[in-house]
Amino acid sequence: MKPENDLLLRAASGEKTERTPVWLMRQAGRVLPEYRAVRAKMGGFKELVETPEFACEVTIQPVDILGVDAAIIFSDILVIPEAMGLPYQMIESKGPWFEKTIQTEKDIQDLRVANGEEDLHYVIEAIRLTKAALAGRVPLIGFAGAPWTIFAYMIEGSGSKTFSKAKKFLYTNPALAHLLLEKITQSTVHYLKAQVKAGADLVQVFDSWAGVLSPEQYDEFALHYIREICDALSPLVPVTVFAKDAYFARAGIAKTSCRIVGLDWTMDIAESRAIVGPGKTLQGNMDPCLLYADFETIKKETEKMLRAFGPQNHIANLGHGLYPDTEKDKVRCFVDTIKAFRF
Ligand code: 1CP
Repeated sequence: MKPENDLLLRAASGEKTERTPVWLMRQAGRVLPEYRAVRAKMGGFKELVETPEFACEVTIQPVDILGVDAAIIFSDILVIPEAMGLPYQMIESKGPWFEKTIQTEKDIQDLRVANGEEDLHYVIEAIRLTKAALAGRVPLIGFAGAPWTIFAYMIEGSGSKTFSKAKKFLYTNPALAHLLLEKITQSTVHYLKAQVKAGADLVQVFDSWAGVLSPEQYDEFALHYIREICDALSPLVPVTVFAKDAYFARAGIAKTSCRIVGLDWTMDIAESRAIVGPGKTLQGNMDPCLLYADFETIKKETEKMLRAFGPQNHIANLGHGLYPDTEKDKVRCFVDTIKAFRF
């Protein structure tokens, strides 16, 4: 069924649209008091992610409250390591923590290749519920972490500024690194295909830690696997690849079968268009910190961004996720400015 508001999908496929569509990374979350209320009812973040009725409720909140042109399923990229055999905890104000990590060949052999429908049934069920509850109002975005980013958490066991343990593994055990990356890639393809089957209209691959790699390492350990995912999913739905802080990755990503290339705020818009070429849609790329400014500045800078991207082949977004201490009215100002703007 075609959504009533299909701006996102038309912009994704390069069609002309009446206006630029907008959604925000981390749009469901702590900026919304309504999210905090649901979260308080649950034991914690993981319980919320693993209870389809609640995941569905918080997925739809930003559509109702912020007026965005798409919903993104409420989950986390770390459900994949867990489905493969490495459970995680989300520690309040600290972030993710894994009690077991990957260090040896045996550790990799012991991992399962995840089956989306079974091992991640709670996400798949949340997508089915959300799709029904949205009743075609806006498209639903599915997502997964890129293999390198998931690998980084599996080796490191938590967040890190440098991901030096994960990078050390690439330098000291390249063959084992490829073995693990291939297993993650297979799991991710199964998972994303199950998301599409359940109703996801577009999928985004988050390579949040792409920027810690050298360009050569990126080609060898990241891009190769992203290409596999794009080739498996692109025949089904548009695929977005967002490689944060990896300005050097844009040219390689542009050569994959993805439809949309995500940009962070450090990437120049005109330069990115020249690198990516005219054939793909760009997504982004406002600095989330702009939303700490006054309303007038937000409006002025947002319009400047829209003009720089131009009237076609653009999906407006931030250059990374919303920060939790952003005021809701500032987020609305960003969204409303985009929805009111005409070329
Ligand atoms: O208590 C809370 O509410 C926890 C905060 C939170 C939220 C709201 C986490 C912990 N994850 C999420 C949801 C989430 N994560 C979504 C939901 C949909 C939406 O965008 O509205 C998505 C798409 C993600 C993806 C995700 N998780 C990424 C990729 C995007 C990015 O931010 O770069 C990453 C790296 C994660 C790991 C993660 N989950 C949560 C935290 C604090 C982190 C980062 C930890 C670190 O610093 O390494």
